[in-house]
Amino acid sequence: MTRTDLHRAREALNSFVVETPSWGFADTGTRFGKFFQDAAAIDFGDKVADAGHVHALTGCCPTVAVHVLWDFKAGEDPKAAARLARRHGVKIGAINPNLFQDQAYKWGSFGNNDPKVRAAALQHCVDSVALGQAVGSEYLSLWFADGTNYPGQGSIRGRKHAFEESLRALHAALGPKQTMLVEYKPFEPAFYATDIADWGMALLLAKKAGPRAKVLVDTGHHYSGQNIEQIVAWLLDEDMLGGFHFNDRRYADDDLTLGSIDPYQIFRVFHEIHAFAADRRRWPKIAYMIDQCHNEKGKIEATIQTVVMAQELYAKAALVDHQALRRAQAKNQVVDAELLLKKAFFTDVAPALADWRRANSLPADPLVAHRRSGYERVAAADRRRRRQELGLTRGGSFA
Ligand code: RM4
Ligand code: MN
Ligand code: MN
Repeated sequence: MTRTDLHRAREALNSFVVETPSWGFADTGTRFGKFFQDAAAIDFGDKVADAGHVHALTGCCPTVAVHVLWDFKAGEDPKAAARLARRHGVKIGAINPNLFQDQAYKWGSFGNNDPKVRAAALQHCVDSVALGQAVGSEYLSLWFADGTNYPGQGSIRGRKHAFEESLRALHAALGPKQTMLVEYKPFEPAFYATDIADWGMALLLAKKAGPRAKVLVDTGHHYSGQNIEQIVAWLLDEDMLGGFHFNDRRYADDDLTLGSIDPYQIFRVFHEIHAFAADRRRWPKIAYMIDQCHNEKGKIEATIQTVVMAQELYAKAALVDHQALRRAQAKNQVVDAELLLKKAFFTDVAPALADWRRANSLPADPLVAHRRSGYERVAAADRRRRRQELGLTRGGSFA
Protein backbone atom coordinates (compact mmCIF):
# COMPACT_ATOMS: atom_id res chain seq x y z
CA MET A 1 0.00 0.00 0.00
CA THR A 2 1.19 3.52 -0.75
CA ARG A 3 1.09 6.21 1.95
CA THR A 4 -2.01 7.73 0.33
CA ASP A 5 -3.65 4.30 0.27
CA LEU A 6 -2.89 3.78 3.94
CA HIS A 7 -4.32 7.16 4.81
CA ARG A 8 -7.48 6.62 2.76
CA ALA A 9 -8.10 3.16 4.17
CA ARG A 10 -7.60 4.34 7.76
CA GLU A 11 -9.97 7.27 7.23
CA ALA A 12 -12.56 4.90 5.83
CA LEU A 13 -12.22 2.53 8.79
CA ASN A 14 -12.62 5.43 11.21
CA SER A 15 -16.11 6.12 9.97
CA PHE A 16 -17.32 2.57 9.38
CA VAL A 17 -19.56 0.81 11.87
CA VAL A 18 -21.73 -2.24 11.34
CA GLU A 19 -24.63 -3.45 13.46
CA THR A 20 -24.89 -7.06 14.58
CA PRO A 21 -28.28 -8.82 14.76
CA SER A 22 -29.45 -10.21 18.13
CA TRP A 23 -30.99 -13.18 16.30
CA GLY A 24 -27.62 -14.06 14.74
CA PHE A 25 -26.31 -15.12 18.16
CA ALA A 26 -29.24 -17.40 18.97
CA ASP A 27 -30.17 -20.88 17.82
CA THR A 28 -31.76 -20.18 14.48
CA GLY A 29 -31.80 -22.67 11.67
CA THR A 30 -33.21 -23.65 8.34
CA ARG A 31 -36.90 -24.22 7.76
CA PHE A 32 -36.17 -27.95 8.09
CA GLY A 33 -34.45 -28.10 11.40
CA LYS A 34 -32.53 -26.38 14.07
CA PHE A 35 -29.33 -27.77 15.50
CA PHE A 36 -28.58 -26.50 18.95
CA GLN A 37 -25.12 -25.16 19.63
CA ASP A 38 -24.00 -25.19 23.24
CA ALA A 39 -22.57 -21.68 22.99
CA ALA A 40 -25.61 -20.14 21.24
CA ALA A 41 -27.40 -17.38 23.13
CA ILE A 42 -30.53 -18.44 25.00
CA ASP A 43 -31.92 -15.08 26.03
CA PHE A 44 -31.48 -11.35 25.49
CA GLY A 45 -28.75 -11.14 28.15
CA ASP A 46 -26.70 -13.74 26.26
CA LYS A 47 -27.28 -11.96 22.95
CA VAL A 48 -26.05 -8.59 24.16
CA ALA A 49 -23.13 -10.25 25.95
CA ASP A 50 -22.12 -11.84 22.63
CA ALA A 51 -22.65 -8.58 20.74
CA GLY A 52 -20.53 -6.78 23.33
CA HIS A 53 -17.80 -9.38 22.96
CA VAL A 54 -17.78 -8.93 19.16
CA HIS A 55 -17.60 -5.16 19.59
CA ALA A 56 -14.76 -5.42 22.13
CA LEU A 57 -12.72 -7.47 19.62
CA THR A 58 -13.55 -5.61 16.41
CA GLY A 59 -14.14 -2.08 17.67
CA CYS A 60 -16.75 -1.36 15.01
CA CYS A 61 -20.02 -2.94 16.18
CA PRO A 62 -21.36 -0.56 18.82
CA THR A 63 -25.04 -1.41 18.25
CA VAL A 64 -27.17 -4.53 18.09
CA ALA A 65 -30.43 -4.86 16.15
CA VAL A 66 -33.36 -6.38 17.99
CA HIS A 67 -36.45 -8.32 16.90
CA VAL A 68 -39.32 -7.17 19.08
CA LEU A 69 -41.06 -10.49 19.75
CA TRP A 70 -37.85 -12.45 20.12
CA ASP A 71 -36.08 -10.02 22.43
CA PHE A 72 -38.72 -8.29 24.54
CA LYS A 73 -41.30 -9.78 26.86
CA ALA A 74 -44.69 -8.11 27.20
CA GLY A 75 -44.84 -5.79 30.18
CA GLU A 76 -41.06 -5.61 30.47
CA ASP A 77 -39.40 -2.19 30.79
CA PRO A 78 -37.47 -1.65 27.54
CA LYS A 79 -35.14 0.73 29.36
CA ALA A 80 -33.93 -2.22 31.45
CA ALA A 81 -32.98 -4.01 28.22
CA ALA A 82 -31.13 -0.90 27.04
CA ARG A 83 -29.26 -0.77 30.36
CA LEU A 84 -28.35 -4.44 30.09
CA ALA A 85 -26.99 -3.85 26.59
CA ARG A 86 -25.00 -0.86 27.78
CA ARG A 87 -23.48 -2.93 30.59
CA HIS A 88 -22.07 -5.14 27.85
CA GLY A 89 -20.72 -2.16 25.94
CA VAL A 90 -23.34 -1.95 23.18
CA LYS A 91 -26.48 0.05 22.43
CA ILE A 92 -29.77 -1.11 20.97
CA GLY A 93 -29.92 -0.34 17.26
CA ALA A 94 -32.67 -1.03 14.74
CA ILE A 95 -36.02 -2.20 16.06
CA ASN A 96 -37.53 -4.98 13.94
CA PRO A 97 -41.27 -5.48 14.47
CA ASN A 98 -42.48 -9.02 13.84
CA LEU A 99 -45.30 -9.12 11.30
CA PHE A 100 -45.10 -12.74 10.24
CA GLN A 101 -45.10 -15.05 13.24
CA ASP A 102 -48.58 -14.58 14.67
CA GLN A 103 -51.38 -16.88 13.42
CA ALA A 104 -53.39 -13.74 12.63
CA TYR A 105 -51.00 -13.04 9.75
CA LYS A 106 -51.91 -16.10 7.69
CA TRP A 107 -53.23 -13.78 4.99
CA GLY A 108 -50.73 -11.02 5.61
CA SER A 109 -50.21 -8.04 7.90
CA PHE A 110 -50.33 -4.60 6.23
CA GLY A 111 -51.66 -6.31 3.09
CA ASN A 112 -54.32 -8.38 4.85
CA ASN A 113 -57.85 -7.90 3.52
CA ASP A 114 -59.21 -7.87 7.08
CA PRO A 115 -59.03 -4.31 8.46
CA LYS A 116 -58.83 -5.68 12.02
CA VAL A 117 -55.61 -7.57 11.26
CA ARG A 118 -54.20 -4.53 9.46
CA ALA A 119 -55.00 -2.40 12.51
CA ALA A 120 -53.31 -4.93 14.84
CA ALA A 121 -50.21 -5.01 12.64
CA LEU A 122 -50.08 -1.22 12.58
CA GLN A 123 -50.52 -1.09 16.36
CA HIS A 124 -47.60 -3.52 16.82
CA CYS A 125 -45.45 -1.21 14.66
CA VAL A 126 -46.57 1.89 16.55
CA ASP A 127 -45.69 0.08 19.81
CA SER A 128 -42.29 -0.72 18.27
CA VAL A 129 -41.82 3.00 17.52
CA ALA A 130 -42.46 3.74 21.21
CA LEU A 131 -40.06 0.98 22.19
CA GLY A 132 -37.45 2.51 19.90
CA GLN A 133 -37.94 5.90 21.54
CA ALA A 134 -37.62 4.38 25.01
CA VAL A 135 -34.27 2.78 24.17
CA GLY A 136 -32.96 5.65 22.02
CA SER A 137 -33.02 3.77 18.73
CA GLU A 138 -32.94 5.66 15.45
CA TYR A 139 -34.32 3.01 13.14
CA LEU A 140 -37.52 1.06 12.70
CA SER A 141 -36.69 -1.72 10.26
CA LEU A 142 -39.63 -3.20 8.40
CA TRP A 143 -39.77 -6.49 6.56
CA PHE A 144 -43.07 -7.96 5.44
CA ALA A 145 -43.71 -11.62 4.63
CA ASP A 146 -46.93 -10.47 2.92
CA GLY A 147 -47.96 -11.67 -0.48
CA THR A 148 -49.98 -14.27 -2.31
CA ASN A 149 -49.12 -17.79 -3.42
CA TYR A 150 -51.49 -18.24 -6.37
CA PRO A 151 -52.67 -16.17 -9.31
CA GLY A 152 -56.01 -14.60 -8.59
CA GLN A 153 -55.69 -15.11 -4.83
CA GLY A 154 -55.68 -11.41 -3.99
CA SER A 155 -55.99 -8.03 -5.62
CA ILE A 156 -52.43 -6.94 -6.34
CA ARG A 157 -53.47 -3.28 -6.52
CA GLY A 158 -55.77 -3.60 -3.50
CA ARG A 159 -52.89 -4.91 -1.42
CA LYS A 160 -50.65 -2.12 -2.69
CA HIS A 161 -53.21 0.44 -1.52
CA ALA A 162 -53.44 -1.23 1.88
CA PHE A 163 -49.66 -0.97 2.24
CA GLU A 164 -49.64 2.68 1.21
CA GLU A 165 -52.26 3.50 3.82
CA SER A 166 -50.63 1.65 6.75
CA LEU A 167 -47.10 2.85 5.95
CA ARG A 168 -48.33 6.44 5.83
CA ALA A 169 -50.06 6.02 9.20
CA LEU A 170 -46.93 4.46 10.66
CA HIS A 171 -44.72 7.26 9.33
CA ALA A 172 -46.97 9.76 11.13
CA ALA A 173 -46.23 7.95 14.41
CA LEU A 174 -42.43 8.27 14.07
CA GLY A 175 -40.53 10.47 16.48
CA PRO A 176 -38.49 13.39 15.06
CA LYS A 177 -35.25 11.41 15.28
CA GLN A 178 -36.58 8.16 13.87
CA THR A 179 -36.27 6.77 10.36
CA MET A 180 -38.22 3.84 9.01
CA LEU A 181 -36.57 1.41 6.64
CA VAL A 182 -38.60 -0.53 4.10
CA GLU A 183 -37.04 -3.85 3.09
CA TYR A 184 -37.92 -5.82 -0.05
CA LYS A 185 -37.57 -9.46 -0.98
CA PRO A 186 -38.45 -11.13 -4.29
CA PHE A 187 -40.07 -14.28 -2.90
CA GLU A 188 -40.46 -16.50 0.17
CA PRO A 189 -42.69 -17.06 2.00
CA ALA A 190 -45.04 -15.75 -0.70
CA PHE A 191 -44.18 -17.51 -3.94
CA TYR A 192 -46.51 -15.91 -6.45
CA ALA A 193 -46.51 -12.19 -5.65
CA THR A 194 -44.68 -10.75 -2.67
CA ASP A 195 -46.23 -7.37 -1.84
CA ILE A 196 -42.86 -5.57 -1.61
CA ALA A 197 -40.88 -7.66 -4.06
CA ASP A 198 -38.18 -5.29 -5.28
CA TRP A 199 -36.44 -1.97 -4.76
CA GLY A 200 -38.81 -0.08 -7.05
CA MET A 201 -41.80 -1.11 -4.98
CA ALA A 202 -39.98 -0.32 -1.73
CA LEU A 203 -38.93 3.06 -3.14
CA LEU A 204 -42.46 4.02 -4.22
CA LEU A 205 -43.96 2.96 -0.90
CA ALA A 206 -41.27 4.75 1.10
CA LYS A 207 -41.74 7.96 -0.93
CA LYS A 208 -45.48 7.85 -0.39
CA ALA A 209 -45.08 7.15 3.34
CA GLY A 210 -43.10 10.32 4.05
CA PRO A 211 -39.67 11.94 4.14
CA ARG A 212 -38.26 9.76 6.91
CA ALA A 213 -38.93 6.48 5.13
CA LYS A 214 -35.99 4.99 3.21
CA VAL A 215 -35.19 1.75 1.43
CA LEU A 216 -33.30 -1.10 3.07
CA VAL A 217 -31.21 -3.27 0.75
CA ASP A 218 -30.74 -6.83 2.02
CA THR A 219 -27.95 -8.10 -0.21
CA GLY A 220 -29.46 -11.61 -0.21
CA HIS A 221 -32.85 -10.42 -1.45
CA HIS A 222 -32.11 -10.28 -5.16
CA TYR A 223 -32.40 -12.60 -8.12
CA SER A 224 -29.20 -14.16 -9.39
CA GLY A 225 -27.46 -11.84 -11.75
CA GLN A 226 -29.23 -8.71 -10.52
CA ASN A 227 -26.92 -5.69 -10.42
CA ILE A 228 -27.12 -4.67 -6.76
CA GLU A 229 -24.60 -1.82 -7.00
CA GLN A 230 -26.70 -0.18 -9.70
CA ILE A 231 -29.70 -0.28 -7.38
CA VAL A 232 -27.53 1.20 -4.63
CA ALA A 233 -26.30 4.00 -6.92
CA TRP A 234 -29.85 4.92 -7.95
CA LEU A 235 -31.12 4.90 -4.37
CA LEU A 236 -28.17 7.06 -3.29
CA ASP A 237 -28.85 9.52 -6.06
CA GLU A 238 -32.48 9.80 -4.92
CA ASP A 239 -31.42 10.15 -1.26
CA MET A 240 -33.46 7.04 -0.58
CA LEU A 241 -30.86 4.53 0.58
CA GLY A 242 -31.47 3.96 4.28
CA GLY A 243 -29.45 0.90 5.10
CA PHE A 244 -28.24 -2.59 4.37
CA HIS A 245 -28.75 -6.08 5.65
CA PHE A 246 -25.47 -7.79 4.86
CA ASN A 247 -25.18 -11.44 3.92
CA ASP A 248 -24.16 -13.41 0.85
CA ARG A 249 -26.13 -15.68 -1.42
CA ARG A 250 -25.59 -18.38 -3.99
CA TYR A 251 -29.20 -19.20 -4.86
CA ALA A 252 -31.83 -17.23 -2.97
CA ASP A 253 -32.10 -15.76 0.53
CA ASP A 254 -29.27 -17.97 1.76
CA ASP A 255 -28.03 -15.76 4.62
CA LEU A 256 -24.44 -16.91 4.08
CA THR A 257 -21.44 -15.05 5.50
CA LEU A 258 -20.82 -11.73 3.75
CA GLY A 259 -18.29 -12.07 0.95
CA SER A 260 -18.13 -15.86 1.21
CA ILE A 261 -19.44 -16.33 -2.33
CA ASP A 262 -18.73 -13.06 -4.12
CA PRO A 263 -16.61 -10.48 -2.27
CA TYR A 264 -16.24 -8.39 -5.45
CA GLN A 265 -20.01 -7.80 -5.40
CA ILE A 266 -19.85 -6.18 -1.97
CA PHE A 267 -16.75 -4.23 -2.99
CA ARG A 268 -18.70 -2.81 -5.96
CA VAL A 269 -21.54 -1.81 -3.64
CA PHE A 270 -19.06 0.00 -1.35
CA HIS A 271 -17.41 1.58 -4.37
CA GLU A 272 -20.71 3.20 -5.38
CA ILE A 273 -20.99 4.66 -1.87
CA HIS A 274 -17.41 5.99 -1.88
CA ALA A 275 -17.90 7.36 -5.41
CA PHE A 276 -21.09 9.14 -4.31
CA ALA A 277 -19.26 10.65 -1.34
CA ALA A 278 -16.38 11.79 -3.59
CA ASP A 279 -18.77 13.45 -6.08
CA ARG A 280 -21.05 15.08 -3.53
CA ARG A 281 -18.37 15.81 -0.91
CA ARG A 282 -20.57 14.42 1.84
CA TRP A 283 -21.10 11.03 3.38
CA PRO A 284 -24.55 9.56 2.98
CA LYS A 285 -26.14 8.39 6.21
CA ILE A 286 -26.46 4.64 5.88
CA ALA A 287 -27.23 2.00 8.51
CA TYR A 288 -24.92 -0.94 7.83
CA MET A 289 -26.41 -4.01 9.47
CA ILE A 290 -25.83 -7.74 9.33
CA ASP A 291 -28.72 -10.13 8.74
CA GLN A 292 -27.35 -13.66 8.90
CA CYS A 293 -28.36 -16.84 10.66
CA HIS A 294 -25.72 -19.53 10.98
CA ASN A 295 -26.77 -23.12 11.31
CA GLU A 296 -23.35 -24.74 10.98
CA LYS A 297 -20.72 -22.13 11.85
CA GLY A 298 -20.28 -20.90 15.39
CA LYS A 299 -22.43 -17.78 15.71
CA ILE A 300 -19.76 -15.50 17.15
CA GLU A 301 -17.02 -16.72 14.81
CA ALA A 302 -19.26 -16.18 11.79
CA THR A 303 -20.17 -12.70 13.01
CA ILE A 304 -16.54 -11.72 13.52
CA GLN A 305 -15.69 -13.14 10.09
CA THR A 306 -18.46 -11.00 8.58
CA VAL A 307 -17.42 -7.82 10.33
CA VAL A 308 -13.77 -8.24 9.33
CA MET A 309 -14.78 -8.96 5.73
CA ALA A 310 -16.99 -5.85 5.67
CA GLN A 311 -14.12 -3.71 6.99
CA GLU A 312 -11.70 -5.14 4.46
CA LEU A 313 -13.99 -4.57 1.50
CA TYR A 314 -14.97 -1.10 2.69
CA ALA A 315 -11.27 -0.17 3.03
CA LYS A 316 -10.46 -1.61 -0.41
CA ALA A 317 -13.28 0.38 -2.00
CA ALA A 318 -11.83 3.53 -0.41
CA LEU A 319 -8.68 3.06 -2.49
CA VAL A 320 -10.27 3.66 -5.89
CA ASP A 321 -8.72 6.76 -7.48
CA HIS A 322 -11.88 8.74 -8.25
CA GLN A 323 -10.16 11.49 -10.22
CA ALA A 324 -8.44 8.97 -12.47
CA LEU A 325 -11.71 7.11 -12.79
CA ARG A 326 -13.60 10.24 -13.88
CA ARG A 327 -10.87 10.98 -16.44
CA ALA A 328 -11.01 7.43 -17.81
CA GLN A 329 -14.79 7.55 -17.96
CA ALA A 330 -14.77 10.90 -19.78
CA LYS A 331 -12.50 9.46 -22.46
CA ASN A 332 -14.35 6.12 -22.60
CA GLN A 333 -11.19 4.29 -21.61
CA VAL A 334 -13.03 1.16 -20.58
CA VAL A 335 -10.01 -0.98 -19.75
CA ASP A 336 -8.35 1.73 -17.63
CA ALA A 337 -11.57 2.44 -15.76
CA GLU A 338 -12.17 -1.19 -14.99
CA LEU A 339 -8.56 -1.68 -13.91
CA LEU A 340 -8.85 1.13 -11.38
CA LEU A 341 -11.54 -0.86 -9.60
CA LYS A 342 -9.62 -4.12 -9.90
CA LYS A 343 -6.42 -2.54 -8.59
CA ALA A 344 -8.20 -1.36 -5.46
CA PHE A 345 -9.97 -4.68 -5.01
CA PHE A 346 -6.74 -6.64 -5.20
CA THR A 347 -4.76 -4.34 -2.89
CA ASP A 348 -3.89 -6.06 0.35
CA VAL A 349 -5.36 -3.80 3.02
CA ALA A 350 -3.99 -5.86 5.93
CA PRO A 351 -1.42 -3.16 6.85
CA ALA A 352 -4.17 -0.52 7.12
CA LEU A 353 -6.36 -2.78 9.25
CA ALA A 354 -3.40 -3.64 11.48
CA ASP A 355 -2.61 0.06 11.86
CA TRP A 356 -6.19 0.96 12.64
CA ARG A 357 -6.51 -1.82 15.22
CA ARG A 358 -3.25 -0.84 16.86
CA ALA A 359 -4.35 2.80 17.05
CA ASN A 360 -7.63 1.72 18.67
CA SER A 361 -5.99 -0.74 21.11
CA LEU A 362 -7.74 -3.68 19.46
CA PRO A 363 -6.41 -7.20 18.92
CA ALA A 364 -4.48 -7.61 15.67
CA ASP A 365 -6.73 -10.48 14.59
CA PRO A 366 -10.21 -10.47 16.17
CA LEU A 367 -10.94 -14.09 15.23
CA VAL A 368 -7.71 -15.38 16.73
CA ALA A 369 -8.28 -13.23 19.81
CA HIS A 370 -11.79 -14.66 20.14
CA ARG A 371 -10.49 -18.22 19.91
CA ARG A 372 -7.83 -17.50 22.52
CA SER A 373 -10.20 -15.66 24.85
CA GLY A 374 -11.97 -18.80 26.08
CA TYR A 375 -15.28 -16.87 25.79
CA GLU A 376 -16.94 -19.59 23.76
CA ARG A 377 -15.90 -22.39 26.16
CA VAL A 378 -17.26 -20.54 29.17
CA ALA A 379 -20.47 -19.55 27.36
CA ALA A 380 -20.97 -23.13 26.13
CA ALA A 381 -20.64 -24.61 29.63
CA ASP A 382 -22.94 -22.02 31.17
CA ARG A 383 -25.56 -22.18 28.43
CA ARG A 384 -25.50 -26.00 28.21
CA ARG A 385 -26.35 -26.14 31.90
CA ARG A 386 -29.07 -23.50 31.65
CA ARG A 387 -30.54 -25.18 28.58
CA GLN A 388 -30.83 -28.43 30.52
CA GLU A 389 -32.46 -26.66 33.43
CA LEU A 390 -34.95 -25.02 31.08
CA GLY A 391 -35.62 -28.26 29.23
CA LEU A 392 -34.45 -26.79 25.91
CA THR A 393 -32.58 -29.91 24.86
CA ARG A 394 -34.51 -31.14 21.81
CA GLY A 395 -33.88 -29.99 18.27
CA GLY A 396 -36.70 -28.38 16.32
CA SER A 397 -37.87 -30.00 13.11
CA PHE A 398 -39.86 -28.94 10.08
CA ALA A 399 -43.01 -30.97 10.96
C1 RM4 B 1 -36.22 -12.06 6.24
C2 RM4 B 1 -35.62 -10.65 6.17
C3 RM4 B 1 -35.75 -9.86 7.44
C4 RM4 B 1 -35.57 -10.67 8.67
C5 RM4 B 1 -36.42 -11.93 8.59
C6 RM4 B 1 -36.33 -12.78 9.86
O1 RM4 B 1 -35.72 -12.86 5.22
O2 RM4 B 1 -34.30 -10.70 5.73
O3 RM4 B 1 -34.85 -8.80 7.46
O4 RM4 B 1 -36.01 -9.88 9.75
O5 RM4 B 1 -36.00 -12.69 7.47
MN1 MN C 1 -33.07 -8.85 5.99
MN1 MN D 1 -33.65 -12.40 4.43
